[in-house]
Amino acid sequence: MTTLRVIFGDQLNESISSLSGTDKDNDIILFFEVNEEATYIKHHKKKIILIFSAMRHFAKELSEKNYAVHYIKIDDKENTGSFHGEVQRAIKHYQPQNIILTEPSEYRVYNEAKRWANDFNVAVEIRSDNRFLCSHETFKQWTQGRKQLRMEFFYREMRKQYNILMDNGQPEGGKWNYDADNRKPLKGQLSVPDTYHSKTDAITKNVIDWVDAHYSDHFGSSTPFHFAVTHKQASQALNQFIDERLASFGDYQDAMVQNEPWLYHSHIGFYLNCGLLLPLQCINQVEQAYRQNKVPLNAAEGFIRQILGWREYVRGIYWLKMPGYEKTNHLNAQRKLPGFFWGESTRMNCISQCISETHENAYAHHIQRLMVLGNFLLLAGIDPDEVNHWYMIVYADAFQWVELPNVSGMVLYADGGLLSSKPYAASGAYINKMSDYCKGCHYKVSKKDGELACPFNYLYWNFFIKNKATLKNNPRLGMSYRTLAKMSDEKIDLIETDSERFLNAIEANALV
Ligand code: FAD
Ligand code: DLZ
Ligand code: SF4
Repeated sequence: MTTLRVIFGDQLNESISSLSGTDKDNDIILFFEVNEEATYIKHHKKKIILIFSAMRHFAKELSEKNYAVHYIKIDDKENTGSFHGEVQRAIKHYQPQNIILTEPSEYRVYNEAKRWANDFNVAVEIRSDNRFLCSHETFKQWTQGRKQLRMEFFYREMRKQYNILMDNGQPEGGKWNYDADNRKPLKGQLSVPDTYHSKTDAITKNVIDWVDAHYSDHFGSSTPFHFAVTHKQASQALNQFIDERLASFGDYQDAMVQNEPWLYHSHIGFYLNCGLLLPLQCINQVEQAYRQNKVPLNAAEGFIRQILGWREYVRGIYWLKMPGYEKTNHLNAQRKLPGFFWGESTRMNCISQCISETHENAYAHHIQRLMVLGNFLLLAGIDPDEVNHWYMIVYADAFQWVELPNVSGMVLYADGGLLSSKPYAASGAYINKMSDYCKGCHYKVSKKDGELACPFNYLYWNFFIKNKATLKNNPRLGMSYRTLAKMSDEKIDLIETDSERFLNAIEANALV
């Protein structure tokens, strides 16, 4: 009897739970590329290329290992264009006794899969996703009885549970977190090693041609395309990061440099999120590099915290709080996303840099996403729906389980402080400290008011003024509100006038 085993485009690993116990003589492994998934939001071209090419390469690998693979390509004549239609077609064709899948990573698709048993009158087994290190149940248990769900405490539990960077039950080096060492700016000192470049083979070329022909109106450049699309290439990308960039990852984690989109980050989020790399593989290799004295502790700990801490934590929050989390808007932000987020001109050099790099690479590093783009969207009061939509489109590593908590929780404070104890609002001074963007900008970061003042400067105070009723009792914002209380009426007037002028100009689609 046949079992149909469904693999989604972000589950590309032979160790995935849905493949466990496969009977290679009888079971069918089903992959489908579907137009609905590529267009329900218009993903960046490079994301679609990555996912389709990685799916095709993985399916080929499985075939070579004698799995019976049924692969539906996007251009197959019979392709119905939806997950639902393709499962239905496969059921008709194979008459399976049951379907096995690993839980889809996104709520939207999970809900769809839960309907299959009823819709198709077939037994459906949904297994938990073993690509993650903390199950939904364990995360839920961790939340029990806690007033606040802070990542730092979750992370410590994960370190203990997995025995990572531990020394006789204590954190390696005596501290759990070396973030204070990880805030160095990087101004014109070093030459930065390049990111990983794969060679484009015939499979990838074929996908690029399809995407160029059919998704030409999607955001972003399709080429040059150099992402890894196989497990071997993704492991090479990881090794290259560990050998060439990890040692400086910690020091320059928050730095931004004009025309340097990649810096010392790992650029592996795309691979982790689609299964080409596994989290423990990355964590173990990085811990080993530290134990072999190849990299300092602040670098290894800083990196491991991102994967063992942040990545697992945001997934936990997502599944704990969906579906309501999608609709949160604690600060009642209502403005539309400015046109320059889609590539129209802006005189704000920091924003222009981060958006053009995002367009080119389907990538921006964390501080660009958080402290330039996100900070601006927070200060300008852009509607969380619009912001989430944008972040889901533009990054190749974007999947809702990780995108949504980062945007609604970390950036916009739309969840009212569940994820972050205060909004990450910052004025131009922060961007100037951590980057060299300001020196090439039309605006003057040192100016606080007037047409030439850096917009982040007045928008920052305007944000605290406009959200006073909601934020003034937050103990972590006490200092900001004390400073605001000491400001003269004239100063407050200038802030409000400049902000109104600027925000009206955005709404009118004028050049700002
Ligand atoms: P590195 O800086 O090298 O970090 C290593 C890895 O740690 C990443 O690959 C990622 O897997 C993990 N990680 C780091 N920070 C986070 C975080 N805050 N949450 C979850 N995992 C983290 N990450 C995504 O994977 N997909 C998204 O759609 C996404 N959207 C984001 C939106 C906003 C507004 C912000 C502020 C952050 C977002 N992040 C997202 C988190 C983070 O910015 C990216 O994971 C990171 O920039 C990916 O680049 P990298 O692989 O070079 O990461
Ligand atoms: C991102 C993506 C795209 C663009 N296309 C497909 C596809 O055609 N088939 C598929 O199985 N997966 C695709 N993916 C990845 C899915 O978005 C991801 O698997 C779901 O969001 C999981 O819930
Ligand atoms: Fe950005 Fe302001 Fe600096 Fe210009 S001056 S780059 S807008 S922070």
